[in-house]
Order: sequence, then C-alpha cells, then structure tokens
Amino acid sequence: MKLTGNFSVAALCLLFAANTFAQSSVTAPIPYGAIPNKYQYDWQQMEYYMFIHFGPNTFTDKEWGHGDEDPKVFNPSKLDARQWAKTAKAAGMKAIIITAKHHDGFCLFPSKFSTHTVRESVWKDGKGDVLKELSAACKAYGLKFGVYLSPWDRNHPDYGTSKYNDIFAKTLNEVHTQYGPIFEQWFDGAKGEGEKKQDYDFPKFYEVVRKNNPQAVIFSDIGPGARWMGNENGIAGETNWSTLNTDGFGVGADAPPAKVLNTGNENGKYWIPAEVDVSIRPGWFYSAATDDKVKTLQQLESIYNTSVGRNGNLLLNVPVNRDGLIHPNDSTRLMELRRYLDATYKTDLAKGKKVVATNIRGKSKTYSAQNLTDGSNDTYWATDDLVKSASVTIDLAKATDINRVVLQENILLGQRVKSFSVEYWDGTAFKELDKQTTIGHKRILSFPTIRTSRIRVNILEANACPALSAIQLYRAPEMM
Ligand code: FUL
Repeated sequence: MKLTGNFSVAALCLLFAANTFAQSSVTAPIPYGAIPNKYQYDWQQMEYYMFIHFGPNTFTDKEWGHGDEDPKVFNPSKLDARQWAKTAKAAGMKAIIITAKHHDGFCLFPSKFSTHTVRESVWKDGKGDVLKELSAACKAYGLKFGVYLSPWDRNHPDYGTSKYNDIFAKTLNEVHTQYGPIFEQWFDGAKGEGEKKQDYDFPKFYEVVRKNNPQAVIFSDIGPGARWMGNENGIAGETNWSTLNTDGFGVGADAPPAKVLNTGNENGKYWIPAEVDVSIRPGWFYSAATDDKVKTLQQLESIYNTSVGRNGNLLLNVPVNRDGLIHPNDSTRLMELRRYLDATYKTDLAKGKKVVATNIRGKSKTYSAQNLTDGSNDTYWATDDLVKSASVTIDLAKATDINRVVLQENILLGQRVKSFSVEYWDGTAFKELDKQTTIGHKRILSFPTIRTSRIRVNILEANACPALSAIQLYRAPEMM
C-alpha cells in the first residue's frame, strides 16, 4: 500500500511536470497582418465619447459659416464647460472632442495666428477661452480631451497661399502645447465646391501632434490613427475590418470610396480602425429648430449597435446651444440611453458558464475556451495554427432568455475572423440565429428574445487561427 502510495505521488508529480511543460511550451499565436499600436489599442477600449460642434454657426443658424461673420455674434453668456463634462460623464462617455476651429476659421481659443477668435468676440470681454475651460472640466470629470481642427479655412487671408500650411501648423501647435494632454486629433477632410485651392502638408501637421502628444490618435478620412467610416448616419459596415490600404490615397477628395472606408480592407496594409461620427440632432451645430428632432432612444441604441457593435468607436455629437449649455432635450436622451445600456449590459448571462471547444491551442489551459466566459479581456481562447474553423458551445445550464450576443477578438493579435455563425439549442437541435462576417474589437448581435440553454458559436472562416477574448450573452429590456 505504502509503496503504491509513493508511486502514485511520484507519478502525479511527473504528470504535473509534464503537463506544466506542455502548457508552457505551447507558443502564443503569431500576430496576423497589421496590428494596433499601444495608443490605438487604448483608444479602441474607449468605445463611446462626445463630439461638440460649437462656434459662430451656433448663433447664425448655419452648418458651414463663410468666415465673414462678425466675431461679436459669439456670445454664450452662460457657458459652463463643466456642465458639458458632467453630462458626458453621466452618459458613460469617456472623452469630449470639440471643434477648436471649424471651416469658418473661428478659433474657440485666442490664437495668435488669427483675427477671427474668441478674443474678437464680446464673450467675457474677449478674455474667454473655451479650450482652456473645457480641458480643465474634462480633467475634473476624469474625461479625455480631444480637438477638431478644420484645415479648410474660409476666413484666414493666407488660405490658398504658400504661407497657410505653416500657419495651420502653428495654430495646431498652440492647441497641442497649451491644452493637452490630447487623446485624439480630428482632421476634417471636408471642403466646399469651388473654394480656394490649397494643398495641405499633412506630414507637417502630424509631426506637430506627435511631438507634443505622442499618445494622440490622429483621425482623418484615412487615419493614420483612426479613419472616417464613410457616412454620417452612424452605420459602420456589417463587415468592418480595422485594416486599410492608404498608399496613394489622401484626405478629402483623394480618399478611398466611402464604401471602402465603411468596411475597411481585408488584409489592409495598416491598422486604421473606424470611428463613427454622428449627430444626436439632424445638424452638427445647435439650432432651436431641431430641439424637437433629437434622435430617439431607439435610434440611438440602433446607432450604438451599428458603431460600437460593429467594431467602431462612437463619436456622438451633442451641440452646445447659444447659452453655452447642452440643451435638456439632448441630455435627457443621453441619460435614457445610459440607463438602457446599463440595464442591458448589467448581467452577462454567459459569465462563468461552461464552454467546450472543438479545438484548443496545444490543449493548453492558457488558451482554454473557458477564457471566453471568464469576464476578462486579458485572456483568450485560441486554436492550433492550422485550425481556422472551430466551434464553441456555451452551456447555460438552464433555459435562459437572451437577445444580445457580444463577441470580441483579441485584436493585439490582429483581426482574424472572416465569418461566423451563432446557433441556439431549441430543445432538440441547434438552429441558426445569425450568420455574420467580421468581429474585431467588439461585435454585438441584436435579435428578438429567444429562450435557450445552449449557444454555439461557429468560426466559419478566419485568416489565421481564431483568437477570441469574449463571448457574452445578455437580455436587453423591452423598449417602452
Ligand atoms: C464634416 C463637416 O463638413 C461638418 O460640418 C462636420 O464638422 C462633420 C463632423 O464633418 O466634414
């Protein structure tokens, strides 16, 4: 007995050692194609933040000011940037990006390189500085701060001359040295028909940003940090690759077709994820005429699903009004959305549930399918290198009502999945619930409530062995 006992302890030790060796000898999947840099990865985790369009247009009821407006029209007498930041924070947003300079050239800060600024307005006797107030408010509320600057300038006398690029770079430099840290620099590619010709020196502009705020993700139609996703309706492509081919393309008229920006390029050369910019109202700037046209909760939730739920970050514009405040109709709707999203994503019904996979990389615990439901994004399930289609089945143990599935890839290893399907157990067989293409950072599937005890996710095609960090299941409340 004693001998046998000793033997089995030794055998167990050996087995344990062999197993540990087997596990540590299983190498991680090699990243596939272009991958996010550290800043892009952090940026992608932010998912949802606020855009603010504000300037003379707010007072003239225009979308595109001509740059000839009297700067005295700008007089937001009750301006309170803390109210904006408080609203964004309560809405669950992670940052605010403001139009520091829109197409009319008006600067919301007292730029030395322009005579069309807050300094020339009557607001605070020309002593005000919106960027200063907002960057401080963002800090106070734990939000990141970002800036939009339009290269197209309808006011500046040097626009259209060889001097302009230098002036724009200096203006940018003022913003990046005085109001940082800045998490995102937004370059607008828009320009009206028949306007003055100006070739922009983007490499020079990028250098100013990188020198002062290396962490800032640079947005334009084609990145390099993040790309426009091709429309202003909040609808990213059902297929949405975070990779894009930009060689030979430019910003604005030289950008790839909107359809391409909407879906990205499979196997694109650069990691340039999509950002979804959309306004909560019909226009980008505040107008009293749109007070009753604020998007409904249904519309906003749908936008959330077609942006964050389709591998994009959602930049939701909430225009500040003539008083310098966010209108209650907008903030009320933002809070409704927050409450709805909180109620939806409060309880992950898959969390901790048993998962079995048709393949596990090297049979190693490190890549176990259990990682999909462990509530952590740092662990992931992966298959052997040659296995590019595989299934995982989540056993919910009892009949459960669900109407949302959330899937996430480990994007540090690149974007790999090309197509997948989700099935549910109807008591006798698995039935297809949905069949889709890409996943990326996050994919949300929304469908009428089903009751099931098992969910199966089939990775049908992938460019490299799949590496998923999460599968979550939720039951969103019915909308009133
Ligand atoms: C566009 C601009 O022309 C609009 O005015 C707005 O700023 C939108 C976000 O980008 O290109």
